[in-house]
Amino acid sequence: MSVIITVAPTGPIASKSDNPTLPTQPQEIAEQVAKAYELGASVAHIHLRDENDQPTADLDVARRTMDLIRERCPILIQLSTGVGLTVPFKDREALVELRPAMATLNPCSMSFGAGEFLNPPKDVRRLATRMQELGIKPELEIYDTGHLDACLRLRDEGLLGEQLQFSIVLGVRGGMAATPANLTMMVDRLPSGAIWQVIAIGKANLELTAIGLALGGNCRAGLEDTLYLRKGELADGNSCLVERAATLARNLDRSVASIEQARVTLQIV
Ligand code: KMH
Ligand code: ZN
Repeated sequence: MSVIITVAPTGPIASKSDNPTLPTQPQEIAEQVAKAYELGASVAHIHLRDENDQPTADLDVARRTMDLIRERCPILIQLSTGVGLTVPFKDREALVELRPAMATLNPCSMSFGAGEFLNPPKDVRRLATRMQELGIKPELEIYDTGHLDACLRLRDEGLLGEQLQFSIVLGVRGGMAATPANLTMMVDRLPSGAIWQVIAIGKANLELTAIGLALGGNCRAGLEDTLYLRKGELADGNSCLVERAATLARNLDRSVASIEQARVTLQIV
């Protein structure tokens, strides 16, 4: 199956002082997303920043960013409902009212680096219900083994639809370590028919992205997951990371999915 490449241009934590090419403002994000689309990305995972570059769930910023992306390319927009560790869940969940094609659903609370990522069960259930009402495809972010079981319980309650799309997140401090053994263990545990991608945070980004592709998964590329192209060399924006992911896929004899192919695979109408 062809590879869906998701570009994740801006995460919740890094700043321009970590990598000056990190896009933070709507125009910057839209420009880098459009370049990623040209290089093969079919999904854009979007975090928003305010005018001081802090994570925000401000609906005007979100609307402006989505409009600027749509003016430039037809990429599928996946809004992050993770947003940032200090943003209240109520604000985070309101983003789905803008009806992106996709949005993340983080099933469990956890330690996250030096902070806490709060996803209380009743809030997660309410968000899953609302996403289903609005026809928004959830990207299920699983950082540990129990997070998969939490998602399967939501599915059993009828809150996720039948076809599940997982991000196996490796390398967050507080979640699973970024090791090949953890990746293969999680892939083996996924329900049959599930679609999945690797999100490999930090140093092991390249190796685990490559292993995920070789195992038949999709992939994610961008400065949210790694600020470096290789050890000691900062990535010059998102393009080089997306280009590298597309090259990896093609070298493994896997074609890169178009928007239409991604829509069909992800069952996005
Ligand atoms: N940076 C991710 C591992 C989300 O986007 O919903 C965590 C995150 C969640 O940002
Ligand atoms: Zn994210």
